[in-house]
Amino acid sequence: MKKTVIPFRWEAAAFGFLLMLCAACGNKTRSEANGNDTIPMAAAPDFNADSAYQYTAAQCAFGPRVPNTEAHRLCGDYIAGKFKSFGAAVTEQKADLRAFDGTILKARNIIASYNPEAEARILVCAHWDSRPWADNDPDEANWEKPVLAANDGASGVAVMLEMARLIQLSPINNIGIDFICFDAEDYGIPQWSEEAGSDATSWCLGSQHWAANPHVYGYRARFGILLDMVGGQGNTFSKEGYSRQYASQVVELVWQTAAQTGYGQFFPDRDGGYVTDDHVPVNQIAQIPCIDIIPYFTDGASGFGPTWHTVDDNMEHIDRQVLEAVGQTVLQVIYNENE
Ligand code: AHN
Ligand code: ZN
Repeated sequence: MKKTVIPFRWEAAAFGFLLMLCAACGNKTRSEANGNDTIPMAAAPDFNADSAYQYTAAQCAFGPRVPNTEAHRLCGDYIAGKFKSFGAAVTEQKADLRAFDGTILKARNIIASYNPEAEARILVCAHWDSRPWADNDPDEANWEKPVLAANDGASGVAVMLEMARLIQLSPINNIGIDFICFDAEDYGIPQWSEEAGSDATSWCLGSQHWAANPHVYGYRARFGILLDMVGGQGNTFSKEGYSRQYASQVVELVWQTAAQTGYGQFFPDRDGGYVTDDHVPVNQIAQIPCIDIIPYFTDGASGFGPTWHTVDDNMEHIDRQVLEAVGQTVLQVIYNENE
């Protein structure tokens, strides 16, 4: 029987080795990822959607978390206590902030940090307050009633709490994570006011305050991700305008990670409109590139979905799969940064 000998070819082996090296270098530039490349995925823990759903319900159980109310105070204590129970270092930033109508809001930004001493950091944020007026409700009789804010408030904080629970179980060694719960986002001028739409700075008071006075002097982060209305039925997330303008690499990283993690249908490759939201002061004042993960509906009464600023923004319209799509995607992004 004749034996076939395959000669070992040094040139071919060297070429193959070079290819492997290039692939490895490619991993390091993944924040420049585009639709053609594949991001190598580090192991991330499994996001538990039932857990995030429970954290959403727990906040709603306090009632609407409108600034200067008892429900707001108690829910703030709940959120800070939960992050502490998950091993985070919690800092509270209290401020008296002046609303458009002159009301002084006793505001409270709640900041939960992992590896507070690490220089390389990622910021994840969401607002935790509820809007005092359901001014987009189809029924005018509801326009001065508060919003329960299951989606528009509780959902973002709930996703952050679930991520914090998992980070305590699977610590991240090489980077720091800061979860910031911004207060007084949703106290913007109501649609029924004479001044409706006249002043974008009436929104996002807590994030404006933090961006001008960060909890750590000279605070920096690689990038930020804002979660706003991340639990609503039927949500899909388009590439929001300011996010593209200020943090396009982060947009591409997150959308590509969603696709590779199996949540591409929630993150279509589509441009959304420009939204006045907490990421704007983070980009413009703190100068940290920050994207907004926020739903974009192309039909219906509101671009943010049918329950936006209505009395129907309650647990009945929260979808665990949406919480999971966002939570698992952002977790994957965070664990991938921990190189
Ligand atoms: C405006 O409608 C001006 N901004 C939407 C930001 C927002 C409100 N996010 C949640 N509630
Ligand atoms: Zn709102």
